[in-house]
Amino acid sequence: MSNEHPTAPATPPGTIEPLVSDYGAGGEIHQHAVEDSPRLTTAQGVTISDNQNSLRAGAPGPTLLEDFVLREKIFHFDHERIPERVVHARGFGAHGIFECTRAIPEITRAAPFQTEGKITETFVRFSTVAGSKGSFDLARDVRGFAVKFYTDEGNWDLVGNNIPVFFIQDAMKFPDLVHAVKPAPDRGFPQAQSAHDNFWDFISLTPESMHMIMWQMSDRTIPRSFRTMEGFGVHTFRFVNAQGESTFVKFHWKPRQGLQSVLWNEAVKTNGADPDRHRRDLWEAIESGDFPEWDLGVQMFDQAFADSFDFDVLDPTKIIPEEQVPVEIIGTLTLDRVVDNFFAETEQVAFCTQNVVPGIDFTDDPLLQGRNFSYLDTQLKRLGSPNFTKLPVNAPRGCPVHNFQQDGHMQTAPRKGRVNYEPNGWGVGPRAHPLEGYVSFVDKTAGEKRRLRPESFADHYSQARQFYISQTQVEKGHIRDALIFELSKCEVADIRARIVAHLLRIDSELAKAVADGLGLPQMPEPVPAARPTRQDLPESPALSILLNGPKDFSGRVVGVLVSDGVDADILAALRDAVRKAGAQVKLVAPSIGGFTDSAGEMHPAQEKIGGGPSVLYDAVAILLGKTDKPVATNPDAQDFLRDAHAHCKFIAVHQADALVEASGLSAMLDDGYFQITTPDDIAAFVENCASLRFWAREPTLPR
Ligand code: HDE
Repeated sequence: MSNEHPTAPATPPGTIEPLVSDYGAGGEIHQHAVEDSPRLTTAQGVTISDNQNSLRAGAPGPTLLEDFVLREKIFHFDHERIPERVVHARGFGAHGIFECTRAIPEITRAAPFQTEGKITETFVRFSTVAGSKGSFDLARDVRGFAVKFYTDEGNWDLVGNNIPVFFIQDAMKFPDLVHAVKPAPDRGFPQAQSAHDNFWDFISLTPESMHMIMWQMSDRTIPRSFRTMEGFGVHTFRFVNAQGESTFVKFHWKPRQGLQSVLWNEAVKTNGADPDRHRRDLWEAIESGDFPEWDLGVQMFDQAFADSFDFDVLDPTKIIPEEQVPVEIIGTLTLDRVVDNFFAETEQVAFCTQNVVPGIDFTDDPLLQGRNFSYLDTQLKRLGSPNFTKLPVNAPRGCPVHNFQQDGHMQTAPRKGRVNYEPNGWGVGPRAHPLEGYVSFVDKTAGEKRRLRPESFADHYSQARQFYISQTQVEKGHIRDALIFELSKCEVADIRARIVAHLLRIDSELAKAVADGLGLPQMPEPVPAARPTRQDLPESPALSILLNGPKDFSGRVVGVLVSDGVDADILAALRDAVRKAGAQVKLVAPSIGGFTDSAGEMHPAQEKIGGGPSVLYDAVAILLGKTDKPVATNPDAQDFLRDAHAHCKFIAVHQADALVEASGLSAMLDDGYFQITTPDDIAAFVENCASLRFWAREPTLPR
C-alpha cells in the first residue's frame, strides 16, 4: 500500500498520524487515494470506497449478500493456493544468464553452445525434495537444481539435483520411494526428514539405492547455501550435431564459490534460528551484487567408451568418475536477478525433462524415460490448465510460438482468424520445417517386450564403496555419524540391522562403526549381493567436498559479537579486512538499537544476541568492551561461542576472557582461536577464515 501522504512533513519516527487519512466511527484507520494516486478497485475495475467495512444492514447488523466487493475479495483469497509440488515443494528461484565460453557446434547444434560469448537467459529453481512448501531449508535432503534455458530454438529444461546419482533405477519405483520418505500416511509426520522407519525400511529392501545413500549421508545434503553446491543432470543425455551424429553427455554445474557444507548439529540449530537460511542467503547475495556463478561442465563420450566402461552409462545410480572422463567447461551461469513475485515465478515455473531443443536428446535411461512422462502431467495438476506454457516464466523468450493449439482454461493468447488446422488450403498458418525442426536421434532398437532390469545394472555396491573411500577422514566420520543418527530414529531394531548388513558390502569398518554406534547386539550377515563389491576402483578426489572447497573467503560472513566500548580501531580493521576479502561482517549486539565503540561512535546492529546465533556465520569474532560482564553472563552469548567452538569455526577474541571462561572453554583454546590485541592481528584471522573450519578441533574417532 503506498503512503497516501508522500509529502507529509517530517515527524518523529514511529508516528503513524501522517499515514492516516481518516478515522472511522469504530476507530479504524482509513487511507484514501489523493489526486492522481492509484485507486483501489475490484477485479472488474470498479473503485472501492471503503476497504475496512463490509456492507451491513445497521451497525451492528447482518452483512448483506449484496456486498459484491466483500464477496469478490474473499472469493479470490479463498482460491489463492494451488497444489504444492508432489516432491521438491520447497524451492527458491532466481533469474540469470548463461554465457557460452567454449562453442561446440561440431558436437551439438543446441543454440546456447553455437558461439563463444552467446548469452542465453535462464531461470533457476533450487529445492529440497521431501519437505512440504513451508518446511525448513536445512533438512538433510537432496537439493533440486533445475535450470530453464530460454534458447533461440525453444526452452530447454535441465532438471537436475546436487547429487549425480539417484536412489532408484526405474521410474516404476518412484512413487514408492517418495511415499516412504514423506510423512507416514496415518500420522502425517515426520516432516522433511529421512530419519524414520518407513524410509529406511524401503531402503533396506532396495539395494540399488546404496550408492545414493552414501551421498545422502554425506554433507552434500546439508549444503552451506545453494551457492556452494554442485548440480548434476544425473542421466546420460545425448548431444546431437547438425549431421545427426550423437555424443553421450553428462552435465555438471561447478560452483565458482567452491563447495561448502554445514555440520549436522549446525543444520539442526540453523533450522530453528532461520528456517529460510538458503533462500535468504541467495536473495541477499544477488541483491548485494555478489552474483553466484556456476561453470557448466560436460563429460562427453562415445559408444565405444560406453561399451568399455565398468558400469552401464544408462544406469542413473552410477557416475563416470571425472578422473576417467574429464569435465570440460563450456559456459557459465550467473544468477543476477531475484524474482519480482515469488508465486508468479518460483511457484508457477514448470520444469519438464521433456523440454529439449534441437541438439539435445534423451537416452534409454529408464528413469529419464519415466520422468519425461511425469513432469508434463504434474504441471497440469498443479497449474490447472494446459495453458501454463503461456505464463511469463514458462513462455519461450528467444523464439516465437506458433501452433494450432487452442482454448482450454485461462487461454490468454488466442489465435486470430478461421483456420485452426493443418494441412489447410487457406495458405495461412505455421508449417513444420523438416531441417530446422526437432529430429530425434536415429537410434536402432530391438528387443523383447518384457518387464526387466538389465543385468548391467546389477552392481549396487562398488561405486558406493568408491564414493566412501574417496572422502577425507573428517567426511568419513560425518557419513558414519549421519547413519548412526538416522538409524537411531528407526523404532524397529531390525531395520537398523538390515542397513548395517548392506554397509558390510561397502566398507566393513564403516559397518562396524555404525553397528557400534547403534549398539547392535550382534553383527548381521552381509546382504546377498548380485555382484561382488569391486575393491579395485580408485579413489576419486572430485567426490570430496573438503578437497573442492573455496579458494578464498569471498561471499562468506563473519558474525561479530560486540558490546559497548568495543575497541574502535580493531572493529574498523576487522571490517576493512573482511570487506577486502570479499566477505561481509554482521554485528550482533546486546541490543538491536546498536552499540557505542571506544571512540564514542554509535553503530547499528544487524542482530540482537540470541537472534543471530553463530550457526548463521562462517567465522566469528568476539570483540567486547572492557566491562563485558553482562555479555559474559548472557546464555545466548555463551551459546554463540560454544557453538562456534563445537562447529570448528575460526574465532577471533578481544577482551573476551570472561565469556570464554563462563562458556567453559578456557582450557580448550586451540590454533583456531586468534587473540586480537592490536588491529594488526586481524590479518592472520581473516586469512585463515578462507579454509572455513579448524577441523583439528573435531574428534573424528567413533563416538
Ligand atoms: Fe523429479 N519430479 N522425478 N527428479 N524433480 C518433480 O515435477 C519424478 C528425479 C527434480 O524446481 C515433479 O514439477 C519422477 C531425478 C527436480 O520445479 C514430478 C522421477 C531428478 C524437481 C517429478 C523423478 C529429479 C523435480 C514434482 C523418477 C534429478 C523440481 C513437481 C522417474 C535428476 C523442479 C514437478 C522444480 C520435480 C517426478 C526423479 C529432479 C512429480 C517420476 C532423478 C529438481 O513430476
